[in-house]
This record gives sequence, C-alpha cells and structure tokens, in this order.
Amino acid sequence: MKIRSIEKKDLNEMFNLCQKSEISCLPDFSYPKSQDALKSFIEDSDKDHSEKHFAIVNADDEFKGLVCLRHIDSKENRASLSIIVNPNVWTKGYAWFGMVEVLKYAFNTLNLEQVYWCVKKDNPRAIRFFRKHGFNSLDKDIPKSIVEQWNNNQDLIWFAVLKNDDYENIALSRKTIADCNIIKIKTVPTIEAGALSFFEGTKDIPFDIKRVYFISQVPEGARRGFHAHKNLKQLLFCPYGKIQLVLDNGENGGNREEITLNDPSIGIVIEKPVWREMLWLEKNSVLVVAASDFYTEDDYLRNYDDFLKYVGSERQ
Ligand code: T46
Repeated sequence: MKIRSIEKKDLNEMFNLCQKSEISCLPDFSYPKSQDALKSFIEDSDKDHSEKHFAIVNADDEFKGLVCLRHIDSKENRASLSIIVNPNVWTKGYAWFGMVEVLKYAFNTLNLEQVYWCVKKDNPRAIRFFRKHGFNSLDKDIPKSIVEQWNNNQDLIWFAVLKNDDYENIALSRKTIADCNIIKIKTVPTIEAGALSFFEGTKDIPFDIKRVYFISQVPEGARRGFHAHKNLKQLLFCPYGKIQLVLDNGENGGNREEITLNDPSIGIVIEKPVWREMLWLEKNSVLVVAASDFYTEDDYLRNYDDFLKYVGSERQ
C-alpha cells in the first residue's frame, strides 16, 4: 500500500468513487461531477496549494481510495482531512493506512500543527472507524472559525489530531480489543543499542507457554488467519514491521475490531474464542505467538458460521 499524487490514469476509478460521496468522512466532500471536469481537476491538482489530494493504491498501483487535505492554512498551520475508500476494499486496512500517511505528510512535510475533520452524526460507520482508532470527538477544541466553515452544522462530530500526538499508536491507549487485553511487554532500552523485551509465562501473561511460533517472509497485502481457537490462549505481538490484526468476539452476529501492531512492546492476549484475521501492511513483518498448548487442528474453528455457533451468536 502507498499514497501518491492523483494521476490521469485514476480518472475512471476516481469518477466512480466520487459518485459515492455519502461514504466520505467530510460532509463537504466534493469533486467535479463530470468526467471532463474531473480530468481537468486531476491535471491542475498540483496548482492549488490550499489542497492536496492523494490516491491510496495497493502494491500494484491499483487505485483503492482517496485521501486529501483541504483548507491548508499555513498561517494557522492546520488543514482539514477527508478520506474515501472503495467499499469493495472496506475492512482491508486502506482507510487507516491512507489516514496515517496523509497525517505524516501534513505534519512532517507541510509542517502543520493540527489536522481536523468531521463526520455526520448519522454516519455510524465512520464514527466507529475513528473511535476504534482511538480518536475521541473534540468539539470543544475545534476553533469557532473552523466550525463556522460548516455553517455551525449541529449534525457533525468533530475530531482533531495535533502534530505531537502519537496518532499511529493512539489506539493503543485502549486497554482491550474485542474483549482481549492489550498489554505492554516489558522492554529495556539501551543507549544506541536497541531494546530488549521479555515476558514470562504465568507472571506477565495469564498462562504457561507450551509453544512459540512465528510467521515470517509474508508479502505485503497478504492475509492470514480466518479462524478462532476453542481453548488455546495466546499472546500475539509484532517484533518487526507492521501488521493489522482484526479480532471479532462474535457479539451480535459479528463485532470486528482492528488494531495495527507496529510496536514490539505491545502484545494482545487472547483468552477466549475470538475470530482473527491478519493483514501484512509491510512485507517481511513478523508475527510471534506464545501459546498455552501444543498444536492440534481440533482446536481450530475455521468456518465463521461455526465460530458464531460456538460462541452462541447468530449472523445478523
Ligand atoms: C493463530 C494465528 C495468529 C503447525 O503444524 N503447527 C503449529 O504450531 C501451527 C501454528 C501451525 N501448523 C500448521 C497448520 C497449517 O497447516 O501450519 C500451517 C499454517 O497454519 P495456519 O494456516 O493456521 O496459519 P495462520 O497464519 O492462518 O494462523 C496461525 C496459527 O495457526 C493460529 O493459531 O492464531 O496464526
């Protein structure tokens, strides 16, 4: 995955996506309505310094979505953010990836201090996405002049992130994900010689470790998992690279929550049957698992409906 400037070859995909503006996170999301006007917009997009538009693409440079900064204000050092991802790749990590990359661009390249955005109150999917990634609505911290840009619209929920916020890891301020504990693995830093992290069975994690396995040499964009365990308890962590973990405790017919693992000192403790999917956001990232028992295929639930049945839930 990467973000890059929008290009003429994106025209058709971009045009189709822009017809679905209701799924964008900024209510004023607007691109030219005709193909010709959109083509000129793409050609001229580098000329307007108050806006910056990026395509979110996969490793083969296929267009998956748009992320942009608007109202770039170099006096106030802030900009608004808008993002839209093709529904056929929802839940595959493109939106969060695009968002993190554009925030890096805003803070590191444009040197802005604040990026803000709002969503309509009747867009629960977007609100859930931002909350899940650790953003809380900050209505009081949004300057009046910004709120006025949207005509003081009461139906909006505001979010903002500041330059020095640890936005990539903001979600880690959560304590749990899908009922699984997010733990800090003890880590000893050294001066200019890296860090050493460790955990001990039954002391730092709530079970004895009978097996350790790790997954390596995975290409970017590959997905694994798609199963739950009946009894196995596990600690999952990513000592190198970046992996998105989707966990689902099956509540109400399916309740997916995501977390990006990119910090060797963060671990997820799974103690109950939880459906898991892993997406390799960077090639060669490594996933390590410390498990409470030896390998047995009987412990796997590899069919989602069987998993829901096992946890006493039903598909909605
Ligand atoms: C899990 C996620 C996070 C073994 O023979 N011994 C083992 O200890 C393991 C873990 C796997 N295998 C065999 C079973 C399959 O033939 O290795 C093959 C690949 O396993 P699987 O397709 O289940 O791999 P993932 O990446 O989908 O899932 C793995 C673990 O299996 C699972 O316990 O929670 O990582």
